[in-house]
Amino acid sequence: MQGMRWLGSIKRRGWLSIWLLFAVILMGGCAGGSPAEGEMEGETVPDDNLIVVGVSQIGSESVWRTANTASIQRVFTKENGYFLIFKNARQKQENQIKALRSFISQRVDYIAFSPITERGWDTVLLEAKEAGIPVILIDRKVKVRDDSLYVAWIGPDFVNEGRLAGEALEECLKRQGRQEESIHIVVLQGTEGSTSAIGRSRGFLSVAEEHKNWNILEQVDAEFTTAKGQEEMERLLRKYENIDVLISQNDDMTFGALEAIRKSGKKAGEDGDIIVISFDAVKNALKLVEEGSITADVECNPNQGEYVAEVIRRMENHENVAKLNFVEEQVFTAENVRERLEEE
Ligand code: GZL
Repeated sequence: MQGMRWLGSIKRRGWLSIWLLFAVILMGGCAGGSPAEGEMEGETVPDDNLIVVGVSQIGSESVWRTANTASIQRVFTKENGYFLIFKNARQKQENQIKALRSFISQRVDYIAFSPITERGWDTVLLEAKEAGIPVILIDRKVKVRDDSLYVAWIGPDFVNEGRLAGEALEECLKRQGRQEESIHIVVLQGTEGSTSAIGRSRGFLSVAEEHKNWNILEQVDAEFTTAKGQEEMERLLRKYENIDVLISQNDDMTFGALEAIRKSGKKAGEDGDIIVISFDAVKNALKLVEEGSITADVECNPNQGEYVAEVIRRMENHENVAKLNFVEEQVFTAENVRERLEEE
């Protein structure tokens, strides 16, 4: 396989250089038009010594996603030996599939992407495999019939994140002496069908089902965005007058939900009306943990670019690559948040 890949790589590089030279001439011929968005991020034909990496990112839906993108663009530079073709799918699976097909036609050396949802990738990943282009999954997973369609996945343990959120709620209710009280919970979930939403829900529910006095009133898809988080929390507050806990599957939705809670006249926090547990642990959310509006924030490490580069380095050196590569993360509460804020 590796021999074929090298042969394929020479063919791909040759083809790629011809394709890109043609593209540059064509663009130059169009009165010097600027490169199409994402098509040719680099201004020159890649030097044959550069490793060409096509990256399809979900979008820019959250602070976390922006940090995740930054970790990729920080690593895949020419100085580090890469030619990066980066495409933002703007939250649409069809844009990711188009991007992957574009990378295949440009015969890149590697494809890396964060699949917005788990299903619908078998065909395009088979096309990449048949083109001899290794695929690396970032952050979220795919559900495919043949796991050989990707070489590695890098991301968090979402189910454990959900369990950690449940345990943080257990500890909070214990501090409040409410272990036996009937507790009413609403959940703002992330994008339906995404690994992060599926895993966090599964993990939290595995703890919730141990507590017969925990009553989940409603779980709703708020798409990982602030606007949708606020809209859905306003609706939930109108519908239920007895909400005790909000589980919000990312900080962006939490920011919107906190605004909805404020506008309703209720107080978020352990010393208020609604306990709030969040995910991602972005800086502005950690400030709210310190202030008390958020009781616990489960970190989801966005810095995955280095992990992708390590997988590529190992493949270039014909070393073994682990199929699943987990990033480090922890839970932040009032007890430990100051230390992290001082690092930032
Ligand atoms: C988590 C990632 C999620 C974040 C959100 O790994 O998939 O997507 O929690 C982001 O902020 O939108």
